Amino acid sequence: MSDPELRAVIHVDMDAFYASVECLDDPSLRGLPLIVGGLGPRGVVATASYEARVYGVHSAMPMAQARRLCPQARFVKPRMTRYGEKSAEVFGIFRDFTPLVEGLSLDEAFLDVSGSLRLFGGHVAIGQRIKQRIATETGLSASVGLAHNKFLAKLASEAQKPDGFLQVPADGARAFLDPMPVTRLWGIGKRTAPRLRALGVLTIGQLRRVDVSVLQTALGKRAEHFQRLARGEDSREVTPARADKSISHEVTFDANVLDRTELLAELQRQVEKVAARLRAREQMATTVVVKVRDACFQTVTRSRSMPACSNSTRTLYRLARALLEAWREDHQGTPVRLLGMGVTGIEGNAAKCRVSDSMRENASTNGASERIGEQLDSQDERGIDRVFDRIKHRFGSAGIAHAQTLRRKKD
Ligand code: DCP
Ligand code: MG
Repeated sequence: MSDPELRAVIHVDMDAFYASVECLDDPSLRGLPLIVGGLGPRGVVATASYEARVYGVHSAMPMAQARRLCPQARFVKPRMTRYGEKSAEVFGIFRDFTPLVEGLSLDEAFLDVSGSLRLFGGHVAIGQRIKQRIATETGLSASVGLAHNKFLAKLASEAQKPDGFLQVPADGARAFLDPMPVTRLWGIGKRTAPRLRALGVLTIGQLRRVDVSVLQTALGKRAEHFQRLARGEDSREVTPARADKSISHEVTFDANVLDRTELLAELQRQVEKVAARLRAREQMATTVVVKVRDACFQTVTRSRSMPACSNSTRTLYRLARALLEAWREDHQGTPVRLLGMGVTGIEGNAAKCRVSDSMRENASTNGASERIGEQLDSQDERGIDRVFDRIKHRFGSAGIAHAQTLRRKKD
């Protein structure tokens, strides 16, 4: 969307993200001051629940200081894999509304919904539906800001945190911005704020009205840029980040493993994770990679491509298992130190990428990979995956496992 005035931008930022995920998984933490971060002597606070923020605890604070400020809080260390899973769920919801999603971190993104307005009934309706779906489908709360550009949308989502929802209309931008302190402008911080204060410029409204030549004495060449922001103008586009080129999982065993059943169980677990991540992002992959490091630190990576892309656990597992079995054939009696699997050739749009019947018919039957590829993603497999994802979604990773993975000795 090239005309900035016609753009519709939504900024979503999850509330106390890591802490909220911890409360979701352990409801006994709800309503309590909760601090997530490094628990060692040099630990730093990653985030704090809003109940802990009342005591002055915030992100990036030394944990020792947080303990002094709020000794009664519950303290937990971060579980990044889990936050990644919840983030993928949230981003999956965003992509139901627009392909133009620019992720800024695990819990924050800009969405350009200019092209989706008709389909979903307008800007506000989309924002409300996103917020509602995040709440019902992930059990987490988000703050949502709507405006015609990124700068205003981000300030709008911050303005009513937590659980906020604010639209800043184009003709309401000045009234919204004018009373804010200048430090709310990106790029005005500890060094520039005192210089502005010396000029009597404390608020965004004052910065907007002051003569540009005066402003230049404090801000130099950037004076005009900041006055544009102060007027609520920002022409930057929402630019979707390039999709990950690969997704993978690997594990180094506590003790080297020779047992085939145990290796396959670990492989199945890894495929489940990788496939679920693809599905959460509505992506598919064309190539499966298996990595094996033996007890002598020899590392082998083997890959095979399919005639069409897939995100089915069963399809990806079949291919990964074939690769692992081929390695075992060549390395008989060699214990495995590290096992990993991953996918590459990731395609964004699952619907477009899904193998069609005609593709299946056209798939060559030469070679093992293509024979496997021929049976890509039957209706049944997609159904099983959907049920699997739903159960995992409701009960977490412990809620469901393929029988195969239960054979792992590690567990
Ligand atoms: N984070 C971190 N270290 C920081 C800041 C953040 O590890 N210095 C992590 C923990 C947060 C997550 O990133 O949960 C998202 O950061 P936010 O700034 O969005 O903070 P929260 O989501 O925790 O709270 P808010 O409700 O203010 O958005
Ligand atoms: Mg946040």
